[in-house]
Amino acid sequence: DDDEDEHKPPFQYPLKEIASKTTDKEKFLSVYPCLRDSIAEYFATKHEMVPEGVNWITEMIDYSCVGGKMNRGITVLTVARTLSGSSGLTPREEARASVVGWGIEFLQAFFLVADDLMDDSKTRRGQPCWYLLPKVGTIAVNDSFLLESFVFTFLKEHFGKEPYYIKLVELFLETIQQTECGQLLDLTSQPKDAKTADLSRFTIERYRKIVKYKTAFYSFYLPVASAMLMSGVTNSKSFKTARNICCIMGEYFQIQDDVLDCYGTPEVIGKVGTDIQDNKCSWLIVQALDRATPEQRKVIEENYGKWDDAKVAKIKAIYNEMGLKSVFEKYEEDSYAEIQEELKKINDIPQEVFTLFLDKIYKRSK
Ligand code: DMA
Ligand code: MG
Ligand code: MG
Ligand code: MG
Repeated sequence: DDDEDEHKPPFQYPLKEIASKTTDKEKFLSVYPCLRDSIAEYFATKHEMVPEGVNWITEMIDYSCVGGKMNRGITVLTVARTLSGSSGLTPREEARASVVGWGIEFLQAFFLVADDLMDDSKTRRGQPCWYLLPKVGTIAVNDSFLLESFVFTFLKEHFGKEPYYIKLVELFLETIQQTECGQLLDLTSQPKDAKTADLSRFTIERYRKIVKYKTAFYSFYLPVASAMLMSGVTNSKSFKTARNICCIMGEYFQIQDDVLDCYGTPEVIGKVGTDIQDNKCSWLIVQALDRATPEQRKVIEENYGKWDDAKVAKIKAIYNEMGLKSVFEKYEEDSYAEIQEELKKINDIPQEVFTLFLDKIYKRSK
């Protein structure tokens, strides 16, 4: 149509390819190569980037943006499809929803590249963390900033002329700020310079605030709300409804992440846990302190938050004595039931918007 000619995208959407794929995951993936190349091309032309720098950017994107589950990104496409009802999405609409989805995957990469550096993590998605590559090191800080900037380039290039463009940009900006608040709470839950952990700071109230901000907004509300904006939803009540349910799902998701940090199989989750060593306000330590005898509390005080395998093993032994794995399994059942109850109350958004997402993460092992 006319609009298509007027707003020439920075690349041709791979419409034939997208139409030939059956699953949302395949459709989503088929948009990736041209999107990555369009950013490299944009830096070469718009910012006079030298070929070496263009190659750096391409390699950095490949290394840090793919290889995960891509649940967040694919959800934008799935939710947009759900909201389109019986009319469904055209290949072009599928491609555009996928671009927003990739925006969220890039935003996540921006956070993870920095998160791994700050958390002293070793592996991510089954490979060394980006900052650990000898040629990268603290250059990863700038790479993290670059990944953030790419998100806004995608939004402007692809949606700059849409009536919802400002709303979309504000949603992304707000979500970034919320996530950074969460990371601040996460990273300062213990003073770095203290000899022993101040266990009184590991409360469930603080925990809930950390995870709502560091995880729920960007992982759940952002994919759902951006698909709602693209689908023409404008009433603020629906966004409030979505935000509420997404915060509940996000808390559940981060509790799973904390449990997997300790009990997950590194080959399956693609990363080696660091929460005990990092002195993190993890769901497991909050539960352990709730149940600890004075003796156990003393052992925790002396051993938590140290990069020392013997000390980490002592903490894990206490978790096992307390049966925290089964405490979690009970929580998981209860939380699933609670989310189902919340979903029953929703009447302004199709329930599948949330159930399709929930079914992907319920009882996940990675
Ligand atoms: C991650 O929390 C939060 C953000 C905003 C990246 P985390 O450090 O528990 O994540 P991971 O276990 O993946 O390092
Ligand atoms: Mg981390
Ligand atoms: Mg972290
Ligand atoms: Mg974690």
